[in-house]
Amino acid sequence: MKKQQIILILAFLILGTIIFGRPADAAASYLWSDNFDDGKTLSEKYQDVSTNGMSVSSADALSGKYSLRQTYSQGQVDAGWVVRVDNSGFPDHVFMSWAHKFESGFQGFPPKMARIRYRPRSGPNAWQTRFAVHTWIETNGEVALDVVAPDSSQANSTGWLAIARSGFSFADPANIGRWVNFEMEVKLNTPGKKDGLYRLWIDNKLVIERIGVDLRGNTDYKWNEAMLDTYWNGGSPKVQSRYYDNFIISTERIGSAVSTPAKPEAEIIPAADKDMIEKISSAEAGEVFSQTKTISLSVAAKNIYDKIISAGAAAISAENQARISYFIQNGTKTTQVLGAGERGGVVSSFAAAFSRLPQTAADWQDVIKIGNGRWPAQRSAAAEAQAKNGIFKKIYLRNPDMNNAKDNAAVTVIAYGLRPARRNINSEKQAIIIYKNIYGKNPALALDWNIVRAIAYSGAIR
Ligand SMILES: [Ca+2]
Repeated sequence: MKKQQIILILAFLILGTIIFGRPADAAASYLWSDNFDDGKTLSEKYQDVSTNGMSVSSADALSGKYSLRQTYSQGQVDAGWVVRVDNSGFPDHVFMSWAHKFESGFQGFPPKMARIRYRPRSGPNAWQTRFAVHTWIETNGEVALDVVAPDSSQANSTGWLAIARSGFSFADPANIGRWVNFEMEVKLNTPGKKDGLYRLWIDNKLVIERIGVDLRGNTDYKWNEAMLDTYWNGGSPKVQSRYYDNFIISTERIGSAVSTPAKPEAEIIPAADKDMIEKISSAEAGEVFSQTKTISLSVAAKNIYDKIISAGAAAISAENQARISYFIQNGTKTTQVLGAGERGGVVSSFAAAFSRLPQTAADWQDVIKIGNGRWPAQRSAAAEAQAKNGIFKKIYLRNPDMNNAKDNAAVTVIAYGLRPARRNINSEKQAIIIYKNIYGKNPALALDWNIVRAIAYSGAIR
């Protein structure tokens, strides 16, 4: 494939996802979606509202400019809520997600957060809860699903099922002052059978799963309330706020493009002496550059090599082919830890940034720097502009602040593919999910993987 073709395809992929990218609230499976940015009042959208400290606010937002804010006064117990009510009944199997943030410095743990419930809202049994799955916060800060189901054959004498704890805690300071994504799944049982279930994901990670559940006993009640609520048994210790955004109810798994790693591993650029980096990378570049004779590659290395050559190059010289082969198969002292696949990836990242495979000793020095999480000496205005103006904004829904170290790291990683000092496979897995949510496809090209790394390691947030 010709260089120009690749650039065109890349440009199309990036442009295409910006123009045709599916907005988060347009999925066909959504029964309800509210980002609080439509200018409508809460009473226009929710059948049951209490604004006891609750309002649509521009003080913070995950999407757009607005979110739902609960500001507690000191000692406040009774607080705001919004409920989507459907008295004809929601489907028996639903997913409900919301993003939530306790502001920085938030103190204490208000027990209530969200619930899915059935209560008749009129008639002789009005307001009696027949079943409810609550996402609540325990007194120690841990998030739990607490389920009341008086018709269930599995309920205790007061009508509750055994509490299900998540292991995720707001006692961890890393979870305060940031948006956290929650998604509940509830499937009602067939009347008379124990075949219901409930699950909870936090930041796209499954943290609670109960299957074989009886929620409605022999009844065929459907659930009718989807609620965000902020009641605080015990009362708030001070004036403070919490926020909700991106409230979605769906018949399919929603997933999330909103989570950020709890503890970003921002070691994209490991601390090391600058002169030492120059000296080592120069020596290693010299070593690679001196390899001009064709070597026979292992099967695995040959596959990696073939991919790079077929993706990358207008014809390159036999010497340059030999250097690439050598680097993939043998590496250098500082790039051995990467493995052959990642070394191939580093060559691809270089090619994506500079629209050519490495040719000179200076190119190889930059390849080695990228592999070590360092800025390359050469710069690509096109790659940086694309990272700053297009890609960063698509991921983080704002412009990067290049004076902010995390934003700067994100842009640099997107533009050049800098490798982290230490890989964190869990962060990368999460980042791949986020990537798929944003782009609607699996990462494939070098640039895609640069984006995944930026999400996983830069620490930049929306
Ligand atoms: Ca919003």
